[in-house]
Amino acid sequence: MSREQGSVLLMVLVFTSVLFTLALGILGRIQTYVQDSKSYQQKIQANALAQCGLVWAKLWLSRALEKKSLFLEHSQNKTLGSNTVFWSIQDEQAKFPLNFLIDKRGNIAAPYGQIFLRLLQEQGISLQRAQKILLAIKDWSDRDKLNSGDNGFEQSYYQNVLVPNRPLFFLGELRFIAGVGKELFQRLKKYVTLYSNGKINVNTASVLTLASLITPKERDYFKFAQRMKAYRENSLHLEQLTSPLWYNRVAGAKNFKLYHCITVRSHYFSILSRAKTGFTSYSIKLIVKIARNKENKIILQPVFREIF
Ligand SMILES: [Ca+2]
Repeated sequence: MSREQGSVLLMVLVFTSVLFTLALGILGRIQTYVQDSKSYQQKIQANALAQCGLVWAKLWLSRALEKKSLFLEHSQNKTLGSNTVFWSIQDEQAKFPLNFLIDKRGNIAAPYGQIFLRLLQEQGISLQRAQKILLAIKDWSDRDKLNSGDNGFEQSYYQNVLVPNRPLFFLGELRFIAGVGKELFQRLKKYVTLYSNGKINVNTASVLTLASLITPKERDYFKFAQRMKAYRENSLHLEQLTSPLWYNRVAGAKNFKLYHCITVRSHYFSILSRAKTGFTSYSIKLIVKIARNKENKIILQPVFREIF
């Protein structure tokens, strides 16, 4: 090979390797672009599916309400090719209404204070700590800045937390309140709500919530709560469940009463709609209040919405 031929070959080799590097770079960019657009497409699809799930759930709830059904907690799961949609309806009034603890004058309201202390004790919390938490919620929520108890739990108690002196706005506020903390909040959050008309639904409340509603707290009261759950799950008792006093028919009822703030008709529900497309998921949580419009038709008023 001549010297000239050698240098031409070298130039061709250099040129080819530059072209190859450029081509690899362009290919990489195209792949990233394709992945980005695919991921964007999946996000749009997941969003649309979650919105469909929400409409579907609201339709189901409206129809069940029009039929005056007592059983409004429901869930459905649908797979469409590689996509899935899941929605569920939960009764917010199955839970304890936290913002009814303090009345408009800033006092602990009866019987909510007693029920809440019981609810905390059912979680294994000592009466002393439960009373501290109750006073701390009072100082957190009432308008005044006057400490309750020996030292109280107004602003002077906290270092890095601002006491709002108004009813709870987010459930997550609870974990910052004196005596609660992250661990108890995680256990407590499924038993408490901010969305309620103050009544607790005995057809949907958990055994633990039912137990906190039973008075007096005497021997076998927890077993009575378990018997209540078994009673309402028996299809033979379906007709009885239209009155909150059905618990009087449960074995052992002569020894117990329930606090009067009970119902069998709820007005607040949370709807969760979750869609998955590929590796992307999109969830919408909506809390609705049941109301009636001018034509006296049932409407679902949104009171809280969260996307995650
Ligand atoms: Ca206060």
